[in-house]
Amino acid sequence: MDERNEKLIQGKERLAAIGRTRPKNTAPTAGKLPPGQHEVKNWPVLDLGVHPDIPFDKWTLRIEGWVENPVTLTWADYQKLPFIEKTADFHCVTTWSKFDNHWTGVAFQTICDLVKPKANATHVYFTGYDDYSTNLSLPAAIDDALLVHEWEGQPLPREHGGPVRIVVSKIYAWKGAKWVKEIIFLPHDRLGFWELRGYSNTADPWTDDRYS
Ligand SMILES: Nc1nc2c(c(=O)[nH]1)N[C@H]1C(S)=C(S)[C@@H](COP(=O)(O)O)O[C@H]1N2
Ligand SMILES: [Mo]
Repeated sequence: MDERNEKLIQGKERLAAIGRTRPKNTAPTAGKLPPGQHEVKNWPVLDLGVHPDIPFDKWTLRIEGWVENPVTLTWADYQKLPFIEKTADFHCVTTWSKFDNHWTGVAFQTICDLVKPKANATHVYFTGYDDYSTNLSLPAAIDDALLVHEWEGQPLPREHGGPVRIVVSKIYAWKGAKWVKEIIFLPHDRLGFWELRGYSNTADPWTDDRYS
């Protein structure tokens, strides 16, 4: 297994500490580009430096917590879920945006229909096979989160989180866990890896809401 890139992590933490004190850039921008972002045509790889290698026959996704019906999905179980296609932009807090990605995957609502969140579940906490974590409110997850296993009609490359990752489009991309391993429904919020290190918990690109 690769080692965590502590230098990169510390650099991003430093940027968060500086960014917190910077006035927000809320000037309107034309069209699809949020303030402070630039468009890229390539798709950069950004993570903690560890790219877990999970073969399909070893892959599982555990979905548990405040739900009526906790499940552990195998790859075969995942294949039986209804897939949807979505075209959406991808905004990274390090200022690049990639437009019009074609994703194939499973809607978060489908996961809710499967596990049946309890009435008092309000938040969702995601972990990755690299021990990354991030969090969303349950309404935000239902509105924006997609489980993705294909990009541009091809299996999601391992460096981008394959076999399956979460993609969010309306908020910064760190809130989409690559190599997703667990989805945990909670009756309260629980901050994830970057949220604990100075990143915004709301993460709205349109209001330059990067650090908190
Ligand atoms: N499991 C995991 N998911 C993760 C990360 C990570 O380090 N581990 N990094 C996040 C960050 S900070 C970003 S910007 C996006 C980058 O996704 P990409 O490498 O596919 O561009 O993944 C997010 N999801
Ligand atoms: Mo990021």
